[in-house]
Amino acid sequence: MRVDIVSIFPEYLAPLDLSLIGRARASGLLRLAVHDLRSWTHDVHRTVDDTPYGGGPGMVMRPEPWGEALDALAPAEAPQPRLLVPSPAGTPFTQAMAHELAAEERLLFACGRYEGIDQRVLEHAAARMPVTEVSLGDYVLFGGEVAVLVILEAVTRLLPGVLGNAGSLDEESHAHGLLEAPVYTKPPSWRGHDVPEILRSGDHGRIARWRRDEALRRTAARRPDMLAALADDLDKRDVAAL
Ligand code: 6GU
Repeated sequence: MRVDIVSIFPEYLAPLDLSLIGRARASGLLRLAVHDLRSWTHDVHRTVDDTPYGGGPGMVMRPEPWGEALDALAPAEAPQPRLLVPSPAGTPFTQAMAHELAAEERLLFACGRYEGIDQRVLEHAAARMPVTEVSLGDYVLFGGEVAVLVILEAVTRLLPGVLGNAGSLDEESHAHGLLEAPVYTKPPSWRGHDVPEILRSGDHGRIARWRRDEALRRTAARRPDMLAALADDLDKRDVAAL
């Protein structure tokens, strides 16, 4: 997968050199480039923002540098990337969207700051590439950079060959619409707290049922919205039985 990121704070993306994302890059599974939006400005102050039409607080990112950046990174005649624009006004980012993005050849992230990017940039780009405004949740960040770190971490770990143990992908929280059961390791007793006996019983059938029940219990307590959305009402009957 190839990923381009445009930002006025390229240093904010430095963590992409680290850990498993860094390793995916080193191995060639992920080709990633970070670009400074200001390299597409032409005035001495390298201006990227201006006051909003219609009034109101804050500043809006001007369309011209963004237009040049997108022309340079996604020339009209070449295969087009999917453009992702982090915004608190976007579609919620989910594990399902992470899977969708992991299947793309190319992603292009446009990191807005201030009150956002002039909407015409997105309208213009949408004529030649798919454009998605995406939100991490119901709160407001300074800009899109941290959202890109989150999204890329969720996407990179789904790329074939990135995770050592692909089995961990389908047992995790959200894989089946439930939160994951709690986990334990050695020692069996620690500061007066014991590992649940069932997990040490060696009875794989009982262990699987216990994990399922704990997952349902947790989901009911913490994410009633997820439980309500479960496709099969079998799970809901299981919760009622807990
Ligand atoms: Cl993706 N961007 C910004 N700026 N704020 C957010 C967000 C994204 N998601 C939640 N808040």
